Amino acid sequence: MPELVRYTVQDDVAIVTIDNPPVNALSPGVPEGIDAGVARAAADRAVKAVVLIGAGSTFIAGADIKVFGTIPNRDVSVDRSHRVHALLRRIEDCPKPVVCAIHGTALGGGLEFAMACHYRVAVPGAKVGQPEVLLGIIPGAGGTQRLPRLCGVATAVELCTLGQHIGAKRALAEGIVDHIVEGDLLAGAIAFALAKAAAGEVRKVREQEAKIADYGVAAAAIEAARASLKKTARGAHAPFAAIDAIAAGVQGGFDAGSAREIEIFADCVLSAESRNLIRLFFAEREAAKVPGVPKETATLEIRTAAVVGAGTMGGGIAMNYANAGIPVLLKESDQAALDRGLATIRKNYDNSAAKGKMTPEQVERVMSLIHPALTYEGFDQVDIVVEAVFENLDLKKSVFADLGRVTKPDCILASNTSTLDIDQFAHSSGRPASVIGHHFFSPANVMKLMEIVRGRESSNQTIATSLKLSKKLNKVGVVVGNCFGFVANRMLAYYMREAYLLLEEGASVPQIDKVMTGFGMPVGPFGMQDIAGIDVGARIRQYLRTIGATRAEGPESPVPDWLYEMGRYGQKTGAGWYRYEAGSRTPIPDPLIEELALKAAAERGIDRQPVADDEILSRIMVALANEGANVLEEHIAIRAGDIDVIYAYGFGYPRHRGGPMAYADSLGLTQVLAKVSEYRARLGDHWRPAPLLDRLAAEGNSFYGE
Ligand code: 3H9
Repeated sequence: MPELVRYTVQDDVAIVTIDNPPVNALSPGVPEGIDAGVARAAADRAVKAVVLIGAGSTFIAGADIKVFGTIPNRDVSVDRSHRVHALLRRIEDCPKPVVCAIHGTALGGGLEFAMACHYRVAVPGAKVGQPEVLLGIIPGAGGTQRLPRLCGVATAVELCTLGQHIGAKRALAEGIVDHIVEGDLLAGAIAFALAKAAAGEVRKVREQEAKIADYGVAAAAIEAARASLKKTARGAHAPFAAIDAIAAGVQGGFDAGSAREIEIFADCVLSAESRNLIRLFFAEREAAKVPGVPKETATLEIRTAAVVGAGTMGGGIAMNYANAGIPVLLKESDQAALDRGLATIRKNYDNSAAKGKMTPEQVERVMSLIHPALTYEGFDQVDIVVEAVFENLDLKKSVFADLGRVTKPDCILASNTSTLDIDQFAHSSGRPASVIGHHFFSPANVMKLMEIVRGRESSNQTIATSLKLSKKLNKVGVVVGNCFGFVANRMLAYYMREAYLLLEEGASVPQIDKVMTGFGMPVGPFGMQDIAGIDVGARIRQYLRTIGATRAEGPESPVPDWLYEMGRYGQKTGAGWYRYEAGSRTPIPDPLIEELALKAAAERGIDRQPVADDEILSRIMVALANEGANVLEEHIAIRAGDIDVIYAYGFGYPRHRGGPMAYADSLGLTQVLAKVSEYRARLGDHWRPAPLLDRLAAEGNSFYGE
């Protein structure tokens, strides 16, 4: 077995190198190896100082996340944590200076090991962070104690509750890193370590109290963070737990804080929140692996791109390319539409600059990568075209026929359709192997999901290139099959069907939205429609009627179409399911909706009655899971985890709940099936159980097969 931690000596400095690819996680053997290396250096008379460094592309990316699932109970967690804490204390108590050399990332346990060293040096591109909350846990190896002692409570709370990484420059300014090494990291770290040895300096972070000494400042930062999290955490517990551990150390000192951290960590690591978030972490990485598309499939280099259609979606997609440094042609059919599209893009970038997220120079640079076009001139040079014209089958088919003619033979032809048949576009293009769906979510420059819709003849190269490209565009790509609405919108139709029918049965729009935001959705179904545009759904329904289809099985509520006919398209027209004051996005309940619901109920012979919140949540979630089972059975989604990743990134489904399929698993599929059967008896045959749900429940199995 290769050595996980190596010990060498160079220029009188012991080099302890962690070598556990791919990310130097703290798998069993790694902490012990570091411990032994530092002890050996302490005892080695030929050694003046120690450098801790990672081999390969990174320092330590944290604990080995797979290990958390093997913790059987609280006692085991507490025992393991005590041992890690003691180990880090031994490193900190080394009489010779211990310098941590950071490249790549020092995350979670990685940063905690770094903070147990006396000093930290980093390359300019390094990143550090405590992302544990994103896995439903808190820093468990002293991070909640050492971090505030290095950078103060406000920054520590920010890092531990949001889980974001920060770059070396900010880490230096905050005191987390002591020195930036511009050249060779190891050489720089050795020089730094020798200088500290010569000065006889070791600095134990656990003894640094200056940054937390002002109790008033610390308490204010803690209270401000708690208040802000109440608005943003959407039901997640771990961020609050992280604050509690930090607060304990600020009030009671390092040892008391550490003891509290160990207890809180144990609670978190055994929680459903953590199980769900960890499952989602691995599901996201699993989504990049597509059966039948080998890892070594050759991919095309995407150096230049074009987008057809400069509307809301097309403009947002062009921004993604420009943000990734890829020059992009943006084509519209007339000058006015092109000007409008460009003006919207500029406004979006200017807003980012106003919020300090971009500098004016960065805005100019990305704008200069977007080249307006009214013709297909230049399309013969690009590596990919994304079609983002109006959602109309014939229009899109004619665009693909054009693209087949004007682009080079290996150019990828992607459609941003949210519902329509990719194979028809493939056929029109005459180059089906290169055709694929790249379904972005609105706003396309913000939402991280990219459904990659494989057509019948999409080549492996086209699929593999799309997956690689999604990463470059800072998106999460999930490969799905071709059917009406693919995974995200096909399932959403069932989510919306239930919301509409519950309204007719007696629930109110604000009630339904409140139940769903209470569950953790960023916005309820009706609020979401008002943002997305009621006209969009109405046009899709119009098209489906022309081919004798509906979006979801079962009764179709007329209310959304009535709103469309009234010109109530949502926020953009100042009214939809809610009313909006001019210039405001605050939804105001509108009694008109109750009138429409009454009318619809009367037409269906329903006597409207109050509906309990539980019924609302259960109907909507069970409808999603049942259709999710159909999507899995038909291989439209490859795995339950893919569906959950799609819902997390496409619709902001609360991550700590795992996603619609994980949530169904947590209820138990026997229970879910029982609900489906109850609804079928009560509400009609459109509540047929999905065969897969039937089967898995009978087997006592789950969607994840755990
Ligand atoms: C923690 O540290 C708790 C402590 O407080 C307590 C300590 C005692 N473990 O993402 P990628 C795998 S909690 C196991 O595609 P990238 C990943 O599954 C931890 N495996 O690469 C994938 O495997 P495969 C706190 C891990 O370059 C491969 O590595 N740390 C881990 O896009 C490549 O990953 C975090 O939360 C891990 N910790 O991004 C950091 N990390 O190829 C989690 C990665 O088989 N990790 N893998 O699919 C990340 O954020 C990203 O992976 C990273 C690299 C930014 C590091």
